[in-house]
Amino acid sequence: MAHLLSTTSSLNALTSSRAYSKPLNQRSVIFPASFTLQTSKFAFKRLTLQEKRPQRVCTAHAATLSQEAQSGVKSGTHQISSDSSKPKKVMVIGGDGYCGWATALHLSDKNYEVAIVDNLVRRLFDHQLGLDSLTPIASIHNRIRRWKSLTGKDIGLYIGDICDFEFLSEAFKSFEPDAVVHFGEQRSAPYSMIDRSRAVFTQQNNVIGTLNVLFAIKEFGDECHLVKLGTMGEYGTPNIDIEEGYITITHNGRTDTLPYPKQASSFYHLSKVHDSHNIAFTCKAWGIRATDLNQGVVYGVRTDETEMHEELTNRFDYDGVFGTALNRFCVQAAVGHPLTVYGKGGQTRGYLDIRDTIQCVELAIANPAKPGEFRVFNQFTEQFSVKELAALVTKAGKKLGIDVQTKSVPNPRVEAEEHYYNAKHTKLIELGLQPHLLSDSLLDSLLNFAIKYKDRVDTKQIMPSVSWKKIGVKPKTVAA
Ligand code: NAD
Ligand code: USQ
Repeated sequence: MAHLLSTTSSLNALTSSRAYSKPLNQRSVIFPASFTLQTSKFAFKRLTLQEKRPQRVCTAHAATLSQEAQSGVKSGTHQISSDSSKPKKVMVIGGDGYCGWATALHLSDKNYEVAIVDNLVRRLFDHQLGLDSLTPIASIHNRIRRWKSLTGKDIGLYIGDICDFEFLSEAFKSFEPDAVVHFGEQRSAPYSMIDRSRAVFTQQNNVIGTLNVLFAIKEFGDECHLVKLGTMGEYGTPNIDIEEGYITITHNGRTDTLPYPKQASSFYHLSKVHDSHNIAFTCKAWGIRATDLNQGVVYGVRTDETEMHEELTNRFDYDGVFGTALNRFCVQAAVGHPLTVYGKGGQTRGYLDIRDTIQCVELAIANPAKPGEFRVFNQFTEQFSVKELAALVTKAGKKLGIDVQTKSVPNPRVEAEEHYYNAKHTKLIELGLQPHLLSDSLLDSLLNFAIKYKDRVDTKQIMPSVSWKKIGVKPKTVAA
């Protein structure tokens, strides 16, 4: 296991309240060509606020939409109709991240009017921990400029922290979203288990950010549909079937349908549980319409839109903190590192292709929850144990002439390594999801993708470096 070192610099960013805003400080305000200062209330306000919050960089674009967009929204695999003549405006919070970037491009391609809200903290985590995406990724500004030059479509950009309610309110009032897709959280379980400050940061960032989104919807757009990314890990691994959000229980002769029990196993996963409770409560209390997408582990990287240009390439994490199982295994195979199966390897989870993430989000937006409804969809397409994934990658490696080895690594987490797992996932299929299942050809292409970038791999970042049991108060960094 890699040695854990303390560094003051990496900590500065987490010990003060929203201290990561420091490295993100940017005093400039970027105005796109179409931005008119005199006529934009938001621009005026932003300038006056800039003194107080210099880290905020906002760009606002007026989207020009085609005839097709006015008449409805078409999807590649299914027809999604829009009930109004106006194209829907979708705010994608966390739109610079792995799932968010792919989703923002896809929705823009489908003629939704899209604005990204992101504080770029994910890029900062990499700097703090000495990590990097397998793929080189362009800045968010260059990504958006490239998309515009290729498609003629604008994506709005609000750079700021959703835990800053003033910033979030301005973004809401300026953009007036019909739907908000909320990906904007600290999403790594190991990151949340590095030390006390990361545990606190994760729960503050995620729970307060989501609470602010709920208040913003209540105040500035009570018709707005919240599509929130939850996680299958909220349920844990119970010894009974996992239902989609709710379970009907008969107890002492009385029957009720109740939220499915939650047994999360990291401070990150626990933040998602609390988010779900806050959302459910506000649906009841304020009539908010919300869909909680309990997503499984995502794999893959290419989507039709990110493939259009190298500047649109998505991030791909393979390190022991942010990398997820299958993506990590493909990179490990590509560089000749033994596959890191933790413990017995019977840990079973739901998985899905990133192309299905964007499809599911599109389906949720096109078929919104009713006012006051708290919908829960389990968003994954197949279940695998880590041992099974390792075997699939070994087989795919053999076809490409790579001798893939597997190594059982002492499990850095506290989790069941052999357990029952059967989670329902029919609601998105009923809405029209057409899954991309993990076929041999898909694994070949993922493996080839990893091989293409293998010279960028820092093999020191592969082994897990965060222990669930050794978490303490003392600040740590995983950088070697
Ligand atoms: P990511 O870290 O790549 O992206 C998250 C984005 O949100 C980043 O760009 C980050 O800068 C931004 N962000 C974080 N906190 C913010 C804040 N306070 N204000 C503004 N922006 C903020 O993560 P991802 O893999 O794209 O995951 C997106 C969502 O999907 C997360 O909520 C995660 O819990 C969920 N999810 C992800 C996976 C997966 O396998 N990647 C699986 C299930 C669920
Ligand atoms: N695992 C290994 N070897 C590895 C990496 C992981 O055996 O090299 C095991 C883990 O111990 C775990 C399983 O694989 O049992 C999944 O781990 P992961 O790192 O792929 O995924 P996880 O930590 O659960 O988190 C990821 C995302 C998170 C999302 C979650 C969905 O980072 O944002 O919420 O997947 S779920 O797992 O369904 O909760």
